[in-house]
Amino acid sequence: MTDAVVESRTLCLFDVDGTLTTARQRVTPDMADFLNHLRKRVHIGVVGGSDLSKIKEQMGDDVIHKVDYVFAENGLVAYKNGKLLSVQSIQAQMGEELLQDLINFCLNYMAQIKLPKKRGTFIEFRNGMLNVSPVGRSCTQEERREFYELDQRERIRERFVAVLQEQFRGKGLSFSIGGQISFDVFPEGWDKRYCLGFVEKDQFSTIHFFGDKTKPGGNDYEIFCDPRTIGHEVSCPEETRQLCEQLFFC
Ligand code: M1P
Repeated sequence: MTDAVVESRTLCLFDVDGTLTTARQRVTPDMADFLNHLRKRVHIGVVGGSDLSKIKEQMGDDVIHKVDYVFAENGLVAYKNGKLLSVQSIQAQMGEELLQDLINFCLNYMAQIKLPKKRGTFIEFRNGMLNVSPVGRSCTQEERREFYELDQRERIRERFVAVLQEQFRGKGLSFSIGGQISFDVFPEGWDKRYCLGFVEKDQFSTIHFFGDKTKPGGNDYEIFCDPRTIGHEVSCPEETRQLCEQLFFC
């Protein structure tokens, strides 16, 4: 942790997409400066649904040194003070049988739906989760926007998740919609609350969480509601910054 904040017993945890950056985009220089400034007052960490490579693309390659904690994939890949704490394995947790049933079901479901565009990487296999995207993760920014607008009207991901919840009832899986073109699937309990297990050991007096997907089904919902955090719902990075200014600089 930085010397400047060593006395602080407050931690601010931030979601990435929609909270520190716009969806899948780089953090602005202003926001990056603000986070440096904030880190002089309180401890800070990021907790993203994305894997570490995407968080680095958005927050910078040196993100693990720029904040006190980096929790990628909800904390299933966890860093503190630039050092790796732990990595989970979805295959070890779920077992190959259930994992393949899930992958096969998703591929089959996606093969039945017609969309304006379909690209590649429909399922991304990560350390602690599967990320499922009907349009495909290799779509362009324009194709991403097009899918997102269609999804808002037609609830493609919500309907897909509802079918999966029914099909895999009782199998110990959770589904959450965190971004624009995909949803995440992981074992129950491996949502963003997972990261709190690490920070609890550091005995903060207050843990603030800032996120935009705080409604049921969104990937910030569980940590936002958790009694161990003070949850703040934001709608964009500018609002996150304003709220932090009010809370920590007024
Ligand atoms: O961090 C939120 C989500 O960001 C991405 O979502 P999408 O590409 O659909 O906008 C994904 O990395 C997803 O896993 C993550 O939850």
